[in-house]
Amino acid sequence: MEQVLQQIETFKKEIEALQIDSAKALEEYRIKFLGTKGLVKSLMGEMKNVANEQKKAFGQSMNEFKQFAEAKYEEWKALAGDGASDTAAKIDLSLPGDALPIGSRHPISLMRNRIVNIFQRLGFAVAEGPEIDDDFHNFTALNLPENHPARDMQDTFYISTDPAWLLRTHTSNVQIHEMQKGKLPIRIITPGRVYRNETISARSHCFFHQVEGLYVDEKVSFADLKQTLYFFVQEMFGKDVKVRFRPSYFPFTEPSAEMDISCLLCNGAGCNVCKKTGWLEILGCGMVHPKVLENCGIDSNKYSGFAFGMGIERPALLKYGIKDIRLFSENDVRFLKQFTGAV
Ligand code: 2U9
Repeated sequence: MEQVLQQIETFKKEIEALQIDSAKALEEYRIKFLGTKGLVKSLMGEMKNVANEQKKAFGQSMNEFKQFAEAKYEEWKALAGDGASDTAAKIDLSLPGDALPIGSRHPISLMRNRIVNIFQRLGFAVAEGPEIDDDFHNFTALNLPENHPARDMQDTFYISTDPAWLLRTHTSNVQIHEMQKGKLPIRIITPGRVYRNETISARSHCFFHQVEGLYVDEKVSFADLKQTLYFFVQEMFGKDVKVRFRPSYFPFTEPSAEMDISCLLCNGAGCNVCKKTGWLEILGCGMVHPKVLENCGIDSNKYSGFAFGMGIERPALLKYGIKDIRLFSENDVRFLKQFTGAV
């Protein structure tokens, strides 16, 4: 009995001196003292060797030691954090966290936002509309009645179950919806995706993106159109860029024009990108055809308007030096992540 009590005192001192600083050390302690084959259990086993009149005192000392060893275990467990589970004890809260990969804006979105932002500063509001629309809003209202040859200019995807519906070939359908609302004046830009049945190649795709603009009010003139687009070019490409308008034809505008800017790569000297002309074609425009106004219930004697349309892919290819339009829709992260932080 004396011997066992002495052993208990030695173990107590050993426990007092212990420095438990990891989940592993705590578990080792538990196994050594409190486990099924641990010291507490084996000391308890000594009871059978103790004389009957000493059993009570021995039992008391053993219980005291057991409680002491258990209390120490609980104390260290609490210090180690959430139940001293293995993972909790292994987490070093002072380590810097893993950085989450930051996504990036798509180059088409970046270019669209730049274009939209410039027109917003001139008082244009963004309007959006359906990508699936009816023949009237995509063609007829825009002065392209059935069998009109200009419809061939835009190979159209019709909805197979009901060919009265189609994938819009331009965002002009949004302008038609806005004009039908009858609230004037209208000053809107319509960014969006459009669809054309074209063979996919490095230069063209069966869907692409446009920004179109429309301004309808009393006394809107071609001079307003030129000044608006000139401001846009200066803000977009810089003050040194030159502009020229060439007469053109669109069924929905009269007169119609195409606008070129001096080549951004050779400054007008002539290079491969501008096909040695020194000019880059960037948009089409014109005065809204009176028939288009009338088709939407607007009095063309009182109101006039200008409209313009441009693709987003082409300027994005130019700005970011991209050689293949298909990269925009392949969603290859190696391509997309190159635009992290771009504006
Ligand atoms: C309404 C009336 C007129 C929008 C216009 C163009 C000229 C034009 C092309 C540019 C490149 C399409 O993406 S592209 O292939 N667009 O040249 N768009 S005028 O005229 C409108 C729009 C709406 C009610």
